[in-house]
Amino acid sequence: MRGALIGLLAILGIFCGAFAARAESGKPVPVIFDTDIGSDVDDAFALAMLHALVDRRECDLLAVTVTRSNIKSAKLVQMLNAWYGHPSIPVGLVDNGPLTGDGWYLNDTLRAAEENGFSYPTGRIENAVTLLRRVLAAAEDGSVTIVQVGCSTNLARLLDWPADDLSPLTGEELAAKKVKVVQAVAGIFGGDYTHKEANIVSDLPSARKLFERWPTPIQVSGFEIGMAVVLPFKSVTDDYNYCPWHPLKTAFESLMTRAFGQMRDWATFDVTSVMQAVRPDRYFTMSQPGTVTVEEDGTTRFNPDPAGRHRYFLLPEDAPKARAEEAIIDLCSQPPLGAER
Ligand SMILES: [Ca+2]
Repeated sequence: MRGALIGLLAILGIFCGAFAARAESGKPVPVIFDTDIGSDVDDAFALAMLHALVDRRECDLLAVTVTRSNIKSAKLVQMLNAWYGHPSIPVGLVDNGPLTGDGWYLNDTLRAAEENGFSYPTGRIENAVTLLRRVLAAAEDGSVTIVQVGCSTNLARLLDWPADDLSPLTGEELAAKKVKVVQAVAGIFGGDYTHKEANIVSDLPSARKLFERWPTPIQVSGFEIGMAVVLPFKSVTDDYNYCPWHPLKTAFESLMTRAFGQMRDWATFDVTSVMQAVRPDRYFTMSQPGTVTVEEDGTTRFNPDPAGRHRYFLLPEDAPKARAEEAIIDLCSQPPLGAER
């Protein structure tokens, strides 16, 4: 009898454990999106994917912080947040950062919104580091995933930020306490590429500081991953026509027209880090642990180390990249829920 009872309890324990695991994995992933939106169009598609995942209750987008020192980039984020039906997501902007400029598509996309009569809240834009501190201070310990898809200016400044009214913890202590993982688009870890990766060299001192001092795990999507996984231009021309005007279509066509004079399939860099943040290990595998070193000339190096906090993305050999590309096509073009436009 006792044995039967223990057996029953064991079965219940297994059942409850499995249920708890599902419940845990079913919680929306709290994400801060840190972006240099305005140069390459992948930032805009990554943000669109985040909104689709918010609508699917897979993600809770806590804030968007902008590392391009350009108010138009922050306005574009406000516009996209509103267009996707989530206008209250707070937006922060870097203060006097090294990355500036209007890029390829910022002006065209903001103008298209105006010409199509789409109005959106253009209220308070906070200092990016202040917003990071405010959101992290309010978060559960070890819960937040930061998706950094531009230069490392904001996160490096957070590391050096002292205790203030928002938290008695320094920025580095706050990161260690609240952040689960940073998903970063940075560096080169495979392929025959010999150039220096843009997110590293656009603020080299900050990139070096991030990889030297950031206290939590960092998973890095290298240049070779974004190049291997492609967004077909045919999806942009065909899948975004569910409304009279679509900001992503405008942004993509503007970039293609200005940069190449024709439409092209395009690399997905920033989108890959969103996928790993919200659906970890479904589309990519991770390297063994180690340490990423950013050299003084901007090259990146990975040293395997069982105690290291860094890993870089790999494309799984047993799952074709078509699976990732299909997810990108479907999620980025997903119509928003409940928003009028
Ligand atoms: Ca970017």
